Amino acid sequence: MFKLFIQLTFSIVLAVFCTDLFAKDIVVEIYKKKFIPATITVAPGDKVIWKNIEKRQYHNVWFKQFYQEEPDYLFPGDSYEQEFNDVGEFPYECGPHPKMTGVVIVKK
Ligand SMILES: [Cu+2]
Repeated sequence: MFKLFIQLTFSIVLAVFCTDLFAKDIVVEIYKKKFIPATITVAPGDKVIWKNIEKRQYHNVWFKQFYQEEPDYLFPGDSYEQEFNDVGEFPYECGPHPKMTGVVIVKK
């Protein structure tokens, strides 16, 4: 019983460690009213960071399937991050500029 406990604990620690080890940060730049790149493919556990590198234009990153209300604006120099743990396709857009769209594809 004790041995099983040790094995289980070890497996969990290993799993958490490995997830951390392989989880990546992926940067999407927001520039000239575009998400660059607009389509990204990530693995579960990865974190996506959107950075507004415009000179003066604000934007936001709005996942309508997650949030009913429009999120806060990202002013130049601001960033927004979101971790993705579920497999799927997650489209988003910019609230002030609905033609600015992107999609995060999460697959194993
Ligand atoms: Cu925008």
